[in-house]
Amino acid sequence: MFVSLNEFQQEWKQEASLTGKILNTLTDESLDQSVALDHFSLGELGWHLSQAIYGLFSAAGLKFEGPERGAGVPESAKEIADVYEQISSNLLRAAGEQWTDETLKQSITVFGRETTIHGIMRFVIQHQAHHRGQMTVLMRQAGLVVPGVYGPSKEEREQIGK
Ligand code: NI
Repeated sequence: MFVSLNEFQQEWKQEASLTGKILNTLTDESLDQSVALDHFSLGELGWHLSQAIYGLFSAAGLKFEGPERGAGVPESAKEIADVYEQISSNLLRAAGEQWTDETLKQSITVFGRETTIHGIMRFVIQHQAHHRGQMTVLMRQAGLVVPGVYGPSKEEREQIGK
C-alpha cells in the first residue's frame, strides 16, 4: 500500500525505467511476434502498457494526456517506446499536481470494481510487470537479446560468467 505520493513516484520511476529497457530493445520487425495467431503480439502488448496507464488512471480521476484516441498500434518500435515515456512522465507530473498523500486513501470505483487510488497505483504496476514478463518470452522467440528486469537475463548471466 502506498501511504505517500512520493513513495509511488519513486517506485513508478524505477518500474518505468525497467519497462523502457524492454520497449527500447524492440525492433520494428519483432512487433508481430506472438505465441499464436489469436494472441497479443509483442507490439500490441507494448502499446497496451501505455493505454492501460492512461485508461486506469483516467478512470481514477487523474487528468493527463494519453495516447491519441483510437490510435492503432504503431508500426514503429521507437514510437511505442517514445509514447510510453511521454505518458509515463505525464502521469508523474499530473499525480504530483493533482493528488496528495491524503488522496491516496480515497475510495473509487474503477470499471465496476471498488478500490482506492493507492489500489489503482499498485494494480497498474503489477499489470505492467505481468505484461513485461509475457513480452520477454516473445522477445526471445523473436531473436532479440532480452535485457534483465528484476535480475540478470540469460544473456547477461552468460556475459557475467565469461
Ligand atoms: Ni492487460
